[in-house]
Amino acid sequence: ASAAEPAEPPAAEERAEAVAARFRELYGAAPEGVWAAPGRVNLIGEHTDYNEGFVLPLALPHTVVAAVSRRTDGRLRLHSADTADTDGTDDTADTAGTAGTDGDGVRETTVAELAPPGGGLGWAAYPAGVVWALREAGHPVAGGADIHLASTVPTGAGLSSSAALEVVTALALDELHGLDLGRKRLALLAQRAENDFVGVPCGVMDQMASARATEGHALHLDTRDLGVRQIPFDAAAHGLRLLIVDTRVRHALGDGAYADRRAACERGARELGVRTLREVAYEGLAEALDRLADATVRSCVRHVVSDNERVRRVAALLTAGDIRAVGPVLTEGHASLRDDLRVSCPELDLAVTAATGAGALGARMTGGGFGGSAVVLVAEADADRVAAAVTEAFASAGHTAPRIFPAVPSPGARRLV
Ligand code: GAF
Repeated sequence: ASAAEPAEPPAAEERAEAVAARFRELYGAAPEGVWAAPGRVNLIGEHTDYNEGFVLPLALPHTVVAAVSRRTDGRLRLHSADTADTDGTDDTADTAGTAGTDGDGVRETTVAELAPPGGGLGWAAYPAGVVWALREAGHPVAGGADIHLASTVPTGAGLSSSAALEVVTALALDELHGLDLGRKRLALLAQRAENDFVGVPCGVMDQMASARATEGHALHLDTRDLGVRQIPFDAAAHGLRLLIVDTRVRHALGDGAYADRRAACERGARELGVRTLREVAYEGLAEALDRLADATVRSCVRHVVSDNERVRRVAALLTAGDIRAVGPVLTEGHASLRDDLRVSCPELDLAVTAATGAGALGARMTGGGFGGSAVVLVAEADADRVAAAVTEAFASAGHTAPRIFPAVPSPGARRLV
C-alpha cells in the first residue's frame, strides 16, 4: 500500500460479529463476550523499559480480537484465525508442547496441566501463558475457557502482536471472572506470562501500551512506577504523518540477542552501584561512563541513559505542540540504537537513511530491533515521495519490498460485545 492510500485495517468494532460467528462454529455456542487489544509502535525510548526508564508508545489500529467463554470442566480450548504463528511458523505444523490440535486447528489442554516452558506452543503460548499467570496468582480460572482469536497485527514486525494476544486474553478473563485487576496489574500479569511461561525476558512497555494507550495520544510511561501521562499526538493537525516501515525482516526476541543487551545493562548498573540504570542521571553520564571498563557495557549504558533523555525531550516538544522538532530526536535515537546498543540491521538502517535522505523530518527503528519496523515522521506533502524512496532503496539493495502504512494513535484494549 502506498502512503497516499493508507492500509488501515478494519476497525475491531467491525470485526466483532465475524469473530463471534466463527467462535459459534468452532465451539457450538455464542461467546460470552468479545474483546480487542491493539499492537503498538514506540515513538522513542527503546530498551529502556527493562532499566526502569521512560517510553513513549502509541496504540495502533491493528488489533487482536478475542471471543471468549468460561468453562467449568477445567479444559482450555484455543483457536486462532491466523494461519501464521507469532514466531513465523505454521501453527498446524507445530507439535511441541502439551496441547493437542483437532481438525479445526483448535488447541486443547487443561488449566491444571499448564506449566512453563510453553514456548513450544507457538501462538497458543501467549493466551495459555496468561491463563497460567492468572492461575499462579490465585485467581479463579481453573474452570477453563474457550477462546477464538483473530489478529490484524503483523507478526514479527516489532509491533507487539504478542502483547496484544496476552492483553486481550487477560482483559477478557478479568471481566468474565469479575477480577477487577485494573490495567496496571493486568499488564504486569501479561508480562509475567511472556517472561515466565513463554520465556522471553521483555520489559513491560508493550503490555502497558496495549492496555493503557488512548486514541489520539502517545502514552508517556514511567516503567519504574508504571505512572502514565497521555500526551496528545495529532500529526495530521500539524500537516505531518507518522509512517511505519515494516522491513519484513522477522525478528524474534527469544533468540538471545535481546537477553544479551539486557544482561549488559544490568552489569552496567551493578558496576555503577545502582539498582537500575534509571538512577543514572543524564547530567552525570560522562562521569558514569568513565567508571566503566568494558566497552560494550559502556555503550549500552550510554544508549539507555541518553534515550531516557530523548523521551523527556520528545514529551516536552509534543506537550509544547512542536511535533516537527521531534524528527531529529528520532534520528538521533536511531544512531544510538545502531552504534551504541547495536540492535539495528541493514534493512532498518536503510529505511532510516532513505527516508531522511528523501526529506523525512526524522526516522528510527522501533521495538526490540534485529528486524521489524522503523517509524518515519514526515510532512504530509512529502509522505508519498518518502515512501517511494524507501521502497526504491529496498529494491535497489535486493531486499524484500517493505510494507509502509500510517501509524494513527488508536484506542487501547476494550470490550466490544
Ligand atoms: C520489545 C520488548 F518486548 C519491550 O519490552 C521493549 O524492551 C522493546 O523491545 C525495546 O524497547 O518490544
